[in-house]
Amino acid sequence: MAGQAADRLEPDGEYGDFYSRRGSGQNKSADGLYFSPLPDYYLRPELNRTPPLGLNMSDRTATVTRNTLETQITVSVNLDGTGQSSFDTGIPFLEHMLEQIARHGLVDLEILAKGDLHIDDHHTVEDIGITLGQAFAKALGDKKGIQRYGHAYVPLDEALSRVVIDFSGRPGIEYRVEYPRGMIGAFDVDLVHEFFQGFVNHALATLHIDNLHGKNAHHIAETVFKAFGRAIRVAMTADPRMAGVIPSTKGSL
Ligand SMILES: [Mn+2]
Repeated sequence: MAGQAADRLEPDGEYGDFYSRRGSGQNKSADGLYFSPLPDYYLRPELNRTPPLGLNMSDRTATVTRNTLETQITVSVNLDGTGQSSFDTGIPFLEHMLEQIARHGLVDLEILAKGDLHIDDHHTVEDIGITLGQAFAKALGDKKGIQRYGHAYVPLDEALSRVVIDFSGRPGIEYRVEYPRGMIGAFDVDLVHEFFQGFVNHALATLHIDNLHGKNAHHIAETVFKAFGRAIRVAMTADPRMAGVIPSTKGSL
């Protein structure tokens, strides 16, 4: 598939050499097996930053600051990053989960949050979800040329979750996750839903999250965040056949 795309589009410049090796057998591993059939832009995030196919996706970054009486939050994102992250939120388990989004979404993510943690984590987690959603909406812009839909199944030992996202322009969440206990360390599992509700309300995305099975609450939560990262990575990625096109028959998202 990727070979066909290379033949048709004939990109030149920095990655021309990379593309020209396609079909020459040099993309075989030592044991003669082909590497993954995924398109290059899944495997080589740097291809997203340097638009090899004429896509204008070179600056999908945003910084959003949101201050209320309950929380003061600044989120910076680079949707075409390499998975680097830095957090200062006062909620270690949430940071462990946000790191999964960055790593598996190949999004660079920096989040500073001061919240009313003396009450509980609720406002801070929800408002980080809101601010992250705002930053994604800003960085995605008019969504020209993106895949729009993405989904992923991610296991972690006995746990398996599926996340499906549509950057539809319409907020919505279907969340079917049961936890065997109410707390993961000091973290209330109810807040996972609050985080994603805040995200979809402001990223204007439709999100379906299902835990298919799992026994360990930490594993269950982690599969949800990892699958979310993988799903957004696919949905935000450039589709070379959709270059310059808003992926909707309505003409806007
Ligand atoms: Mn973990």
